[in-house]
Amino acid sequence: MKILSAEFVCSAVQPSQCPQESLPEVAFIGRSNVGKSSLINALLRQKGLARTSATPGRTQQINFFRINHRFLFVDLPGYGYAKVPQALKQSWRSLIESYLRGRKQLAHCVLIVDSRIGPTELDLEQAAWFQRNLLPFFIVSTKSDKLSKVELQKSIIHTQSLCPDHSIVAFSATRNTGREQVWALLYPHISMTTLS
Ligand SMILES: Nc1nc2c(ncn2[C@@H]2O[C@H](COP(=O)(O)OP(=O)(O)OP(=O)(O)O)[C@@H](O)[C@H]2O)c(=O)[nH]1
Ligand SMILES: [Mg+2]
Repeated sequence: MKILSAEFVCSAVQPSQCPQESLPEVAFIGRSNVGKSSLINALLRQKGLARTSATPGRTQQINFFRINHRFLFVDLPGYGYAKVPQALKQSWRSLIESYLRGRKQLAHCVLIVDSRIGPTELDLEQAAWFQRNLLPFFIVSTKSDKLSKVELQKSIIHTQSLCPDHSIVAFSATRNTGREQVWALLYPHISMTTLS
């Protein structure tokens, strides 16, 4: 995918603040600190478009980015970070769910897991939620640079055994590996100009 333009559109803390655009959207979801924002930056070859941090809970709003004037990437707050107060966790969860449930423009989801850990219970709950709500998704197993080749292979087999019906891409934002595979999976969902 040739990136001709990538721009921040807006942040939303409630569904009514989501942009009024009809371009197809791809949403990135996963645990806090798993590497969602880094994946977005790596895909777009941008350093700081989506803000990243070593401290979990960095992305606290839904952030929208417009790419090539043809589709949007949507960076969602992470789930599962123990240190986030329960009330805040619940408000992020309800924001995420109302976005995922109600967004007509949502064309595809990317569930990001840590390749060192594999899908956690929360990740599997999220996958089941997607299935129940008929939302298509694939899995990106990130931070693959932290594993040896053999460990990574085992991790992917393990992830595939837990999610047998979904594609899995091993990815590293630091080494930029897996980028083309992610684009290849996304391409069919963003190649239309608008959704009816
Ligand atoms: N080694 C390595 N580190 C990574 C990779 N992806 C992300 N990181 C690091 O992991 C930390 C979290 O990355 P983010 O992209 O901010 O994670 P996030 O999922 O957006 O986090 P929240 O917004 O807090 O939910 C940062 O310190 C990144 O530099 C990767 O592929 N390899
Ligand atoms: Mg983030």
